[in-house]
Amino acid sequence: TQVTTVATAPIAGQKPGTSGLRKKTPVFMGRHYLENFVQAIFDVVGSAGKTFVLGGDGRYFNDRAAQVILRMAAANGAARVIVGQGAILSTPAASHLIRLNKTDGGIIMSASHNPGGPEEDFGVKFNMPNGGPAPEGVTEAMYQRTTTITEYKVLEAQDVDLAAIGRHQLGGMIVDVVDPVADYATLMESLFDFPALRSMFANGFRMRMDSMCAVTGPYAVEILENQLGAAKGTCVNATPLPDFGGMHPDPNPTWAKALMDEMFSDAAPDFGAASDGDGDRNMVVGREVYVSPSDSLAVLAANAHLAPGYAKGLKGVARSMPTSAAADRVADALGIGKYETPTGWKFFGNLLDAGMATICGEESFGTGSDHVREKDGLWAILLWLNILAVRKQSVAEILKDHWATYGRNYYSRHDFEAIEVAKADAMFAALRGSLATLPGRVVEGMTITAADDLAYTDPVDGSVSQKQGVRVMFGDGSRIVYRLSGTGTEGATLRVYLERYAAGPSGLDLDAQEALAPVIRAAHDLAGIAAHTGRTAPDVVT
Ligand code: VG1
Ligand code: CO
Repeated sequence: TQVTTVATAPIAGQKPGTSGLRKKTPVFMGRHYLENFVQAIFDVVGSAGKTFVLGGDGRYFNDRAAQVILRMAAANGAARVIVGQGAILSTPAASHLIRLNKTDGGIIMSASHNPGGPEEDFGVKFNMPNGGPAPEGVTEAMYQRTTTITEYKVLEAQDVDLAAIGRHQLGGMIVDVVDPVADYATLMESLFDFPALRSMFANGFRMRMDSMCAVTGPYAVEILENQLGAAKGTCVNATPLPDFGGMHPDPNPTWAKALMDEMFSDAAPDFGAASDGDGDRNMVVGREVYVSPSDSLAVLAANAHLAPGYAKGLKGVARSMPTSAAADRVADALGIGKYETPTGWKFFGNLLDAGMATICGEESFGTGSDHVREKDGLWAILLWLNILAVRKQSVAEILKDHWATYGRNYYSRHDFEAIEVAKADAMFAALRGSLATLPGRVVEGMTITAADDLAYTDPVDGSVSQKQGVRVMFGDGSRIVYRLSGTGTEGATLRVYLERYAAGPSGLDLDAQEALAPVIRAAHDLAGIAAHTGRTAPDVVT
């Protein structure tokens, strides 16, 4: 085994977005593309004598990329890499392994909820020793490094047998191949009342878990079917496939349509759930009732104490800015801290590390807690199950009860995909330019009270992140937020987040799109969406 230093040159565009570097798979497979970025990671975080975790969501190129990363880690002097068997690790399981083994961080190969395959998407991101996504300062340094890179190091060696659990040697580096599920399952058992869940399933509780042919399949089968006794076949699409079986592994009503159809049919089980490509997202559905992610966060925060891991109560609740304020109402009622961060899990890390927040969530089907430093799909599903087991009510009853107590934040997100970048930029430039003139204006009978582009100052380290989303606030508590996606690989995706509060007791069970109709019209009007982009209707509604 010999270390080769390969001459290379900067490749444009290696700038990590909301969650790591994501590109079309052929781009990632291009000459030096993966290598340049991985070398930039090692150059920034340091590699000599260090231990890292490595795994991915099993998408196309995951296996080969893992071998390249291992050879580069060895060549760069790393002491040890802990790899999930078959180079598989869900994102939350990777976060847990980083923390459990007190490693120096980890590399996760995933483009998460983006489709996978030879012509679809691939991605790489670095997580810090706390288990969480690298903060902006670090990803920016990696990007800067990619713009000046002249060489990378790689070991000349054969592939490591990643199918074989146990210790392997790669040059001077140890490669420990571990069961991707075992430690994660133990962590879940430490947080939730597994005996209570076992009796619930034994007493006939039925659920459907749709892993969308992505990474959570083996985790869900082991935990739900093998350990908790859910009926065989509860988990569907449970074998991770390189192209996710052609599915778009984004757990929302549009892409998890089969699950939605089943949950709204006569044969609906008591509870339905789905997760995304890398296992950090979740969608939960009751019988004939869809739970919006913002409501899910609020319900979980209000009921978390019913699970053993949270019996002492929560320190605080954090949500991303576009997420509805439903969780804030719970935090106020509990008398605990509430925090609003920019979009992306990396912003929760400091709050969790500092013990300021226990539960965090995003409107994009992400919820998690301080048990790891990523959002965690199965964790959210298990917490819901624990709550259902204790309260012995249906999802619909729990939601109704929640709204009766706190009022309801009607909420929806409208996505306009694959817009020409120049048009999207022009729309935002005009919108930003109009912000100062908006307060006082009346649209759809609602008075605008404030309008800005979120600038976030991290309460722990004081770092500032600018331009994190345009928000327009109304006197009646309604709100519109506009953002451009930072995870897409084609054109621009406009996300419009819509919210309206109903205090109750009447008017709590309207259809969300109907309740939001004036806010939706105002959103189109204020930003001139049709004029700028030619779009009059969204591609995906969640
Ligand atoms: C989206 C979501 C954001 C989430 C991110 C990563 O980002 O809006 O809330 O944290 O995806 O999720 P954007 O920039 O496209 O809006 V995952 O499950 O793809 O890692
Ligand atoms: Co994900």
